[in-house]
Amino acid sequence: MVKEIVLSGITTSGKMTLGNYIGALTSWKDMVNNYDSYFMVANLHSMTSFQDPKDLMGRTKTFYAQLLALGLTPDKCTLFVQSQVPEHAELTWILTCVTPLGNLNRMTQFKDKSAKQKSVLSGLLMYPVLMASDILVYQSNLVPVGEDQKQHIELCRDIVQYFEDKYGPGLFTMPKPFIPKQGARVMSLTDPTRKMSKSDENEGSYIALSDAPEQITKKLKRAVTDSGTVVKYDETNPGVANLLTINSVLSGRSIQDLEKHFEGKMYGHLKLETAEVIIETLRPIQQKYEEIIKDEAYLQKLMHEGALKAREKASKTLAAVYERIGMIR
Ligand code: AQP
Repeated sequence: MVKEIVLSGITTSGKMTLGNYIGALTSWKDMVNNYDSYFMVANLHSMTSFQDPKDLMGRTKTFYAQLLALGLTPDKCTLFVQSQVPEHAELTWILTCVTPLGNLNRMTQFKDKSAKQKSVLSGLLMYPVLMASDILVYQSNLVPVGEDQKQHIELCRDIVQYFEDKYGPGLFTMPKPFIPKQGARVMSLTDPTRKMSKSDENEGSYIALSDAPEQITKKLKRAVTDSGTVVKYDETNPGVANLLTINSVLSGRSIQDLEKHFEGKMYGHLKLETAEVIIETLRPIQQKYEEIIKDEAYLQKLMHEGALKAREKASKTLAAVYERIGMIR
């Protein structure tokens, strides 16, 4: 039976966090069993804000090695670095030329992010077209996304329609958003009303997958909660709710079970025990990562092979597109 194609990526805009792990990477690990999975280290996407070249290069390798350490190995999925598959950027130009500017201006994320910037780069406006190319170049059926990205999938579907209106039907698979059921939203440790983000300037707000045990304990001890004492899941106390969610997802214990366990105990117990659960979850991943990152030749080889495998699919789509639109290659 032919498996449906799934595409997802992680942007190299900081350190990979526990939010990425719980919200996305754990479901990627499940997906490989049921789908033909393409996962990318999205380094082109990170350019919507300035990235120091040396840092970006290092981070791209780190992310790739971390995904391998999580078990996203070549026997299970196609894992690649976006910039090693030039078809993404090539298709972006063609799709840009069928996408009305008005559609891009309407994107909520663009409006929110550009409102906070003094000088807005056009990449920020155009990046949903790069995202559409990522999806369409693999003929993806499903794209796992959070709520905040659903509008971009809708735009991608519109782009397919605009392309077909000009050049005829049947070239691209119409993708659908796929909201994985496991995807809990992890909140910032310093401001639990906002999501945990890897590009947050305050390092104390997130747990990086690379954090040492003592850093994790320190960050958890400082996690913001209210001034109460009863460990109970309550949305009016987002700090405690966040810690209970993290603990529950990682330990596999229900929230009710955890509330019972913490009866008569203080927030300090919740913080320390949650730190312990995080440390134990990350320990084997960090060990595996250390083995992989030491072996540069092995890492380069897997990156190269991953890109070749991705290009096998992407180049077919791009060749069909060029033929359809009358481009000499
Ligand atoms: N806090 C979170 N809780 C649950 N899921 C999360 N994701 C990110 N943060 C959380 C999910 O991780 C995947 C990869 O995200 P991304 O790197 O493409 O971009 P993002 O969503 O913008 O992630 P960050 O960490 O917040 O990065 P920055 O700070 O650069 O914006 C996505 O599936 C996302 O839902």
